[in-house]
Amino acid sequence: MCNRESCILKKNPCSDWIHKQRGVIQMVSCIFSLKQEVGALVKALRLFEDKGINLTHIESRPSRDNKEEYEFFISVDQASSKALDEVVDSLRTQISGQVHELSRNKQKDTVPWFPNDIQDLDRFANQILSYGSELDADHPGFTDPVYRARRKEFADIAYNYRHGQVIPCVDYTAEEKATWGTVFRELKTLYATHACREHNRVFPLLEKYCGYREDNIPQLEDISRYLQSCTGFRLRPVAGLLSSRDFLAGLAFRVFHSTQYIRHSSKPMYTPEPDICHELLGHVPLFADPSFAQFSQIYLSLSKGLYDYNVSFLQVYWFTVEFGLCKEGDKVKAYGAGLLSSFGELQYCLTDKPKLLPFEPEKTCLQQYPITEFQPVYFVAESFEDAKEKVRKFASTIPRPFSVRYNAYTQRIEMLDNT
Ligand code: HBI
Ligand code: NLE
Ligand code: FE
Repeated sequence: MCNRESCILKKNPCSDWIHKQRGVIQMVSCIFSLKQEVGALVKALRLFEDKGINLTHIESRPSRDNKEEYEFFISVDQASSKALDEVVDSLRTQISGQVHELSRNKQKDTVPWFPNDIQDLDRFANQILSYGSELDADHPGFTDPVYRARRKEFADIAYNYRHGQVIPCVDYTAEEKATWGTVFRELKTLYATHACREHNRVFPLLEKYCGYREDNIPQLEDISRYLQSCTGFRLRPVAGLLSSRDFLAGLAFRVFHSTQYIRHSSKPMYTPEPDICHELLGHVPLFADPSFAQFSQIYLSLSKGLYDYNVSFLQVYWFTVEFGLCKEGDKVKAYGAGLLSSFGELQYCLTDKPKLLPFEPEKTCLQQYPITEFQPVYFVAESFEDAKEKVRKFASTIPRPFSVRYNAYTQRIEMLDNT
């Protein structure tokens, strides 16, 4: 069954191939505090033992609120989540008043697991939607054994990557370079008339400093270093489409999860999946722009709201960062990465075929969208700054149990209780 947020929420599972989730290990976690005394942890752990729960992770830290207490963070696998509910009740009544549940699936009264530390992003590696190294039957690469084997190589790089490592360089094949060449050439001719000012400002810098050329697929490590010097954004390789919340949680740390493989050579014009063309030509130029980088973080610093499956907010993300249009004088230009990486859709979006509506988060958030074909509807912002302000306002109306702030010095997310 499809596991995409929008489908889960609308209770409208779809069978679209890109939505199928594979190999995902669901985790449920909780944090509880204990008084510093001999045997306190044993007593708590006995409750887990009594219910036959196998812990997959345990971590401790001194409590920030109470010097006499320690906090323990534990995770159990999804199969034990029901039993965990009972343990949480017992913990609350018998041992500690301070128990906070976190989980990776939606349950009432819980806040889903989220990364607190930049290294926690290592846990996303295996959580790819649709396929990582495997492809589904209606993908153009499905019947192409060479493409499949190649995708496996890219997936292995991503699975083995750990935060802080240098991103391995890839020797792209002649066929891959040819696909890149086509996409690069076609897009570059369209950018002058179709791309927003900010994108056109950064693009020549990427040509100058990062090896953006028709005959060269740039390396992720070079771009990551360059972006860090512009806006503090860095890249990490990922095997495929991440769930929106994981993707957005990455952005909260100014980490952009980037695929490294390229689309199948038979369809250079458009692919529903993110690939290196989408990441490098669509997203990267705007992540190098300070104002836009901040824009992306509005979504992100709100990721705990998102983690609570606030789908309407994802809708707003989709129609801005991915498929946004904005006014420039009396013209309309594209700033969404999904447009700036597809020469088919970039051309189409400024014809009279799609419907253009003014960008208003309150309305935009209700708009459904297809993800495997050109968008029938786009939303036009007055300007970047205007879109940013509107999204900020809209975000502030979303209720969430706590707000979060990214501390760039410690590279940790700090929580501010709203209650
Ligand atoms: N995953 N690897 C990767 N790259 C993206 O650009 C990307 C993603 N997951 C979701 C996503 N983009 C967004 O379009 C939204 O669904 C949040
Ligand atoms: N449709 C885009 C492209 O062809 O580049 C990719 C979109 C990824 C969300
Ligand atoms: Fe994207």
